[in-house]
Amino acid sequence: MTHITHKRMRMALLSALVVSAPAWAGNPDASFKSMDGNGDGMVSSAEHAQAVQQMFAGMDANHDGNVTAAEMDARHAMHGDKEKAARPAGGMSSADKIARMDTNGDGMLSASEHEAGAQSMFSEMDTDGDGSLSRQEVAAAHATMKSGKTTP
Ligand SMILES: [Ca+2]
Ligand SMILES: [Ca+2]
Ligand SMILES: [Ca+2]
Repeated sequence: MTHITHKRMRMALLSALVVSAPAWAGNPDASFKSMDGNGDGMVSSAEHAQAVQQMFAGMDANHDGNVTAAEMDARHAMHGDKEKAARPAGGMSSADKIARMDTNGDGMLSASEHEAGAQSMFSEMDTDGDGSLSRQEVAAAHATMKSGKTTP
């Protein structure tokens, strides 16, 4: 029971971050390249953190340090992804996604809440635990998210 709940939460977290992260959406290879700042074929935690910060800044339209569901929706709409904004992957609305990571429960996502969620996602994706994401790790995580299943 606890195990299943944990898996569900992990999936929800992955979906939440991926949907809120245009960098990881769509083509995993292109997103990998965009995050691999130094082009060494691995995304380090520092490169990941930087991309996450840029992502947050991109969503925080009024620059108050918090991302609201409306700001997240607007970001999706800006990307021309109206379908995703209306019916996001995993059936989660922006408000749902925020709720998953909103640890202080104020209905908004602060930079630190977003960063903490992204760090969890990084460690989940770093299956060999070497502190960097390889192309294979990203591809595997992407496949998992697409299928909506976690590995047993
Ligand atoms: Ca790199
Ligand atoms: Ca919050
Ligand atoms: Ca790794």
